[in-house]
Amino acid sequence: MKKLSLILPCYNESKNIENLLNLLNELKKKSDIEIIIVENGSTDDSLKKIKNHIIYKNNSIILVEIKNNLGYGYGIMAGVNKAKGDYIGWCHADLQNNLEDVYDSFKKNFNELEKTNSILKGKRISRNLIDKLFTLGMSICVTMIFGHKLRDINAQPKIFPRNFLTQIKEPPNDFSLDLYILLVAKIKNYKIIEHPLKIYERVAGEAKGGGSLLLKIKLTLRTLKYIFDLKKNKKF
Ligand SMILES: Nc1nc2c(ncn2[C@@H]2O[C@H](COP(=O)(O)OP(=O)(O)O)[C@@H](O)[C@H]2O)c(=O)[nH]1
Ligand SMILES: [Mg+2]
Repeated sequence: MKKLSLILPCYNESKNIENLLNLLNELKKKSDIEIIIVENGSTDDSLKKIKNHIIYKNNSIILVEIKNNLGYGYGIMAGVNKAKGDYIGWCHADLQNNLEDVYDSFKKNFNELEKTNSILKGKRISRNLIDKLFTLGMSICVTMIFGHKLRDINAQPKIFPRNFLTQIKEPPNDFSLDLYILLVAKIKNYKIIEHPLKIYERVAGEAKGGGSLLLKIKLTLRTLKYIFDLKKNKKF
């Protein structure tokens, strides 16, 4: 099997770091995975915790340090640029996905990824109705505006073959990165493979993306602005 570089972007995840590193230590035992943690300019003590962590010290988990936060997408792309794997992907570091499941999704779809030009994304199962409605609303907007059918845009992970990197020209620095990747895939005729993955409640730390209703509305408005800018500038 070819090697997967898995990027975990962390921003103010101090309360999750210990658990995350323990889980990554298990995942790291698989020979065909490279793990890259992006410490994305957190203002809490995440970086200190990562550096002090015995597991980090004893194992070759790659740490990418961003001094000042410039956004989710910026941090992930810094990790992507360090990745050496045949396949490159990312997944949120908030432990809302089971990382073993994420790795399994790659293994299970590996043959399909090898056979066709395709990228792999998660499809969140067991979510509450409000979250599902926001996701559905966004999918409908994107599908109507760009004419490409996209579902559950922000579901983790996103995994693609190294050759897809040449298609990533102007990635956004913010949360729109997940949408951007899917749009590029559609335009360039990559098949989007969806793998159902159970999503868990956050056990520690605070959601910054679309955690509360207010954050969901703000994220939706920001994403819509991004979509209209893309459309206006004829990017897609
Ligand atoms: N808000 C934010 N999150 C980031 C950034 N970089 C990485 N992340 C991570 O992206 C994930 C965002 O998920 P979360 O805050 O739970 O929002 P939600 O799952 O969309 O409700 C977390 O794992 C963060 O640690 C960043 O610059 N801003
Ligand atoms: Mg989350």
